[in-house]
Amino acid sequence: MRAPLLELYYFDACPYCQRVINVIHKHKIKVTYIDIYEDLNHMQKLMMITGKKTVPCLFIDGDPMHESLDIINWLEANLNILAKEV
Ligand SMILES: N[C@@H](CCC(=O)N[C@@H](CS)C(=O)NCC(=O)O)C(=O)O
Repeated sequence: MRAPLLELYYFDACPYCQRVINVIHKHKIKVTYIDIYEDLNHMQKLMMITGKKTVPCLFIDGDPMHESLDIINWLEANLNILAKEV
């Protein structure tokens, strides 16, 4: 089975984002990080797709998931299918 493509919309000073990022690092999960303040197009895309600019937002094969605890629970429940950093 192909691992889902994961993209995390975040910004550095967001504690909820850091909570998710800690879990990603702990399990060495392969994720593309998208800083919403690095390029305002990123924030616009987040708002266009989800209707809000709240982060963290994890896109799983293009489908957005909000709420840090929901994201963490999903990651930890799906570790067996996720791509890992080498
Ligand atoms: N309950 C949410 C809280 C997320 C949250 O409040 N994120 C803040 C940044 S630390 C945010 O994006 N605020 C801007 C907004 O919601 O428009 C979670 O646990 O993910």
